[in-house]
Amino acid sequence: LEQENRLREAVHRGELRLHLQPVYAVQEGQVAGAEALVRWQDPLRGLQQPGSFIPLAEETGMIIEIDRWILLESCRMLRHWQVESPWTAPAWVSVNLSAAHLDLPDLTDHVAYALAGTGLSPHCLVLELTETVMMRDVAVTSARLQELRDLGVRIAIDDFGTGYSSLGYLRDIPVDVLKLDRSFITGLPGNSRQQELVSAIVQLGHTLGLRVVAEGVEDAEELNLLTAMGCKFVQGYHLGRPEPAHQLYERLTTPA
Ligand code: G
Ligand code: G
Ligand code: MN
Ligand code: NA
Repeated sequence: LEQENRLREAVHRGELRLHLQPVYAVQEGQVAGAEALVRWQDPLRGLQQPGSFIPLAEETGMIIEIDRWILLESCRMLRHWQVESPWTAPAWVSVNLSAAHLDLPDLTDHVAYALAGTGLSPHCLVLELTETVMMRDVAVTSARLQELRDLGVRIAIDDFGTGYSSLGYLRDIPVDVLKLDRSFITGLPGNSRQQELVSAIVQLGHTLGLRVVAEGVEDAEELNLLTAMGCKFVQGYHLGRPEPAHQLYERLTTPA
């Protein structure tokens, strides 16, 4: 309970931090987008990773406030970047949404508010949901996501290929981006069967008109294989780790 109260206050005291991890366009070798990842600058314990507080936040419903803060901050950051340095600004920022957030009846209003309040164009915002969350109730999810897409916002399936997925939902749920889970990338160079599988998923995504992003790319060999497979977007420690948003901004806007 003490931890719960401290987390509750953290939001109001401004202890949350926006970190960004770059997504690279393989062909251009340039940053195409960025994923927003929350951190908690806990005055007692230092910088906390999401694993140490997101589960509690989900149990207590505080995740709604956290997601909302990250959403607003992400829109504000990218808009600022576009205004200050349009040539280096990523084309999109993607924000993770929890299951509880998808269930909010006024989710679409929140997103519209964040866009209107910051001036960010809707097509520069991607909302990430895991397939497990999307599949709980396909009819409800589809309706909710279509509302968001009508705003012009894009929808990504996060951790694609994990959980107990059924490819059938790709037919019914309106999505724009497929984020291939990093478990498919780990061990890729030494496993030809896995390479066939990943190559087939990339083709499938492209055939359906989706943008495919490979997550968890940790070395050049993995990157080379994904490039050969025609995968166009990559994210992972090999390309760039999550870092404070202003730090990524400084790094990309300051000439080497
Ligand atoms: O940031 P890390 O690199 O440790 O993220 C760990 C997990 O926490 C990931 O599954 C990620 O989706 C989740 N996560 C990170 N930031 C947010 C956020 O702002 N909102 C939600 N709901 N989940 C997040
Ligand atoms: O679950 P989601 O994809 O939203 O969260 C991304 C998580 O993956 C974050 O915790 C982020 O720090 C982590 N991550 C990003 N790139 C890599 C990578 O190359 N390797 C590993 N092991 N984790 C990564
Ligand atoms: Mn994600
Ligand atoms: Na993921």
